[in-house]
Amino acid sequence: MKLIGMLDSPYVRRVAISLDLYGVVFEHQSLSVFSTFNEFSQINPVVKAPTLVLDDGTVLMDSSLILDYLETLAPADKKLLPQAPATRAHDLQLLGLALAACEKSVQIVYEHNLRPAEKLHAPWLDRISGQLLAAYSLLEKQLDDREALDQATLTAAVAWSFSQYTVASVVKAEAFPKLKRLAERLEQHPAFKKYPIE
Ligand SMILES: N[C@@H](CCC(=O)N[C@@H](CS)C(=O)NCC(=O)O)C(=O)O
Repeated sequence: MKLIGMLDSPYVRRVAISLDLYGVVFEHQSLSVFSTFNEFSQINPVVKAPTLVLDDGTVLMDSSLILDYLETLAPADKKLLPQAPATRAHDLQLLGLALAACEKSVQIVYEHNLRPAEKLHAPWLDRISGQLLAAYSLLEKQLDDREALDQATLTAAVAWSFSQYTVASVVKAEAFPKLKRLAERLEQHPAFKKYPIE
């Protein structure tokens, strides 16, 4: 398998860390969706990171779809999502919040980096900043104190580290002590250190 995309994308990073935890051997090709757009488009014409190329040439994209596939391959003792419907629904709820936080952070970054300064649209920035804070506020409330490294905790930690890396002035760390603690702890795990944000 080949994972395409840079680790400064939280979506790429959650897939890389998950692959490592599943024990799947893969090659990582760190292509940018911006500076290496043409090279990326040869692999996936839609140019979305992450892209996962399977050994039979199947091209998957979207981190949650990629992880859905990997989760079905994983043996019972390596699965990262609970199997029981009620606990699975709880983890999917946490994942929805963490992924919304990733999406809103990325939108803020794109608004600042891709749009000429005079074209910044303040009402849109206010809206997505509010959505970002709503996602983290709910995540902070709903996060239990579990020690386990699973899909919900790893994605929450990856999202948090990404937001602190890119939009820390919007997401004030001291307002989210549980998330901050979780990310500080998981960033010390070998799988996180192997696939660092930068
Ligand atoms: N929902 C997607 C989001 C992936 C995403 O938006 N990735 C960004 C990089 S962080 C990207 O591909 N940007 C280029 C583009 O959207 O054109 C996922 O979970 O993989």
